[in-house]
Amino acid sequence: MVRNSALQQWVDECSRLTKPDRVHWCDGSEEEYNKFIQIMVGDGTLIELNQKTYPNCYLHRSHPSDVARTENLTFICTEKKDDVGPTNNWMHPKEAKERVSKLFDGSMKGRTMYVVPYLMGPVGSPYSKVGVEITDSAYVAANMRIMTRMGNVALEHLGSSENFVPGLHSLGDLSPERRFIMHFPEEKLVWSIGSGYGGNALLGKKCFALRLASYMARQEGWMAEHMLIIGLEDPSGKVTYMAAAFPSASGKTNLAMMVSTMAEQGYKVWTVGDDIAWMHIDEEGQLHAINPEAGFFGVAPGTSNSTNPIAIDTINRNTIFTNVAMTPSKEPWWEGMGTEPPHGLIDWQGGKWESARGNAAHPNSRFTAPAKQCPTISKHWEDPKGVPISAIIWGSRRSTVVPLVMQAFNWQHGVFLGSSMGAETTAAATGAVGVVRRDPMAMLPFCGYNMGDYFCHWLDIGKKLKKPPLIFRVNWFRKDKEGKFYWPGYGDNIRVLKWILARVHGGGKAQETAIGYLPTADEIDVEGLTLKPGTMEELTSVDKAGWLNTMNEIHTFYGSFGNRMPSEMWDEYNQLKQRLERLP
Ligand code: SAT
Ligand code: MN
Repeated sequence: MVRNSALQQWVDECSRLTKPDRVHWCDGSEEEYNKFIQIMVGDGTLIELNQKTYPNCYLHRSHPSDVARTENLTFICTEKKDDVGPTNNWMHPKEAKERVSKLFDGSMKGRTMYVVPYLMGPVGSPYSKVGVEITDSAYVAANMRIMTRMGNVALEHLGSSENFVPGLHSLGDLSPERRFIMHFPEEKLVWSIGSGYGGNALLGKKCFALRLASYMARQEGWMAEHMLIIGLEDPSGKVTYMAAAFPSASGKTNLAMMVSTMAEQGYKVWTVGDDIAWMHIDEEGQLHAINPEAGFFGVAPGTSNSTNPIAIDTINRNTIFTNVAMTPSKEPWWEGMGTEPPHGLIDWQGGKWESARGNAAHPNSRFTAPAKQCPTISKHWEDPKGVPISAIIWGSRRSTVVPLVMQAFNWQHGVFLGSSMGAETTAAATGAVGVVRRDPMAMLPFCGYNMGDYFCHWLDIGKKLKKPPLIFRVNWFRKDKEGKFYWPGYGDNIRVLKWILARVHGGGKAQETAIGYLPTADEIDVEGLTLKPGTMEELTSVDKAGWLNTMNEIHTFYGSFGNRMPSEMWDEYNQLKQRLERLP
């Protein structure tokens, strides 16, 4: 293959800076992948799992201080500080480059530099984009082969164009003191050093497909969102597509692969994507979504035959596990897998597990598995045009206040609901877990520019759509006074999706309330469920005091954007406040 000269030049530059012993251009072939695996098994980076029960599966243990995204070490570097807004860390590009190039200087000495060209999006799609990651981690290269269309296919898409997103990654010394995840949206560049973990190191995922892509999408008139994509099949066989945004580790993979408890009635979920959606408006003014990824980087703990049997069937071969525990027969194990911890279990750090030492698998331990192995993968998941989106859903963990489901009055109100969404933090990022923070559109850690401008962009997109998707808010996570979940969740979430589907097609009973359209207490089909009396009333009512409390938090949050906050959002805020205050 003829080398792309702009690419070659950048690779040379990076190699002068980082001084690797060898440079390897990845072609993306299976032989190459197997070779990476062999090398990593040889040097201890990977542990071979039981090849009879888990063929071609491996375990990686990351450095104990490198197990999740580090939002405090993640920066957006633009000329003007105001352009990144109050929700991002900012550094001037010049300062960022000075500080970080010192760390990259010679960082690959004694190591191999892997050049990883990759395509985000289906082959042949006008919406797909090329990235190239340079990394000194074979683990990253192998994960990129699962998560993206990697190698020659990307170079072919690129041709002689200079239009690729470069990302330079080095493990450095893995010290959090010398860890930086730097984004330069104005020149479409990522620099990441000091971490080998997930969203910090697989630069195609959060760094490119969300932070840089959101910036590009605003310029180019499309959207890059932290959303799963599903097709919901009804009894007539008709499939309606929906995109849903949830924060990391809040059940996106489970929802995307849901085994419906209403399959007998003909309701079934097809998986298009589990984490990221790139959405474009077509010539007819219809919103279409592609999944830019080719694999799943899902949370292992809690994944079992009862919570997500489809994931269990997806990750039993050709999968890389990170920071899970291992049984004496070399099978992966995690909390919530549905089996008792066996005698002789090895914990995620490689020590003999004792229950007194806490979890055996890290709470943010993950699997990396090819999407095409998923039994429920949609036949349209690689459609170059994407799938037409009829509903957008916001969701997050909220143990109080937020009802099971509600529908926005219109697009603008839906944008308000997304922009003001609160969420309890999870183990996907370092820091405290379970703290409520504002996480607009589940994009708080992933929006590459000022979120005030981002809300404007959402409003603008709505104006360009001929028939905007209906917008909903869901919350599977409400808890009663004893701390137990009210709603069974998982496959029973189909009952909520069924109401959403009915609303999309002009049916479904709803009551107009202060906060939005809510299903009446008897409207969600709960046949066959054993719910505590009063559950549905609780889950479909308006908690006036709780919402008024939340309004104060939204006020502070909105205020932090100053004049970058669109007035429409304040209008929605004020109207909601008035409606709440009028309630008895
Ligand atoms: O580590 S990742 O950012 O890739 C996963 C997540 O936090 O959603
Ligand atoms: Mn995610």
